[in-house]
Amino acid sequence: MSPTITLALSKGRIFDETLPLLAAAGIEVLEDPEKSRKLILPTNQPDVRVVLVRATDVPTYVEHGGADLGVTGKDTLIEHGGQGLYQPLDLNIARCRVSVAVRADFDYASAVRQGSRLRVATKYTSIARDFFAAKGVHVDLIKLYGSMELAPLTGLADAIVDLVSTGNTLKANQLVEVERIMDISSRLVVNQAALKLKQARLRPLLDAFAKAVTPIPA
Ligand code: PRT
Ligand code: MG
Repeated sequence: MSPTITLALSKGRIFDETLPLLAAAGIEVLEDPEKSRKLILPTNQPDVRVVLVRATDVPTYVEHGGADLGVTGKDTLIEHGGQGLYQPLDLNIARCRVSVAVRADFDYASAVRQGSRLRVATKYTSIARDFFAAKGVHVDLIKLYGSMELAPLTGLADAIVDLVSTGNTLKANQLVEVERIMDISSRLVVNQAALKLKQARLRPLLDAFAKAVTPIPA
């Protein structure tokens, strides 16, 4: 009998964009997470199941063996640290970027030039700390868990570091993107022990995912 394979996904864009890759590996999830309240979803493969966790919890589940593998944004992975995770594949899905944004009436360039201390609100404190340290800009980081866009509008911060995809959210809140820190896509992460113990089942899965990945357009 083959061991059960548990795949950790978050609801929303990661789940939706992972489905075609699963299909390419012959895996079909049998329930719609938007309709079901179940947190463990069966698939058409009796030995493969999907567990639904918060996006930020995917690396933790895989690191500690609550799941054998998972799909997570590079942003989440950097903040987690990636320890104990094998990262074999950039799936090139859920693409966006991490950027610095400010109020349209805030002169970011001259604040940076003058060496002002910037108050930066973000969920991505590791990414922000490294980025501003490399630029030699002094920052006070304010950790938030959501709605970062509100911080400059209420005077909580001068700038935010957040994910941007279309830019519509920034625009709707009169914020402007002033620096692009890095491009983001989602990665496959695998528990290192599982990779050894379940490799007969995992290897063909990883190979099928690798074949199904759409390369980044030139
Ligand atoms: O939403 P929740 O608090 O439950 O968790 P989460 O935000 O961590 O999860 P989710 O599902 O929203 O995002 C999961 C992953 O998708 C992220 O870690 C990113 O790697 C990736 N991703 C890709 C995005 C976006 N694009 C994105 N646009 N994650 C979030 N956004 C948000 C962004 O934070 C901003 O509020 O969408 C808004 C901006 O979108 P535009 O199109 O208006 O620019
Ligand atoms: Mg979200």
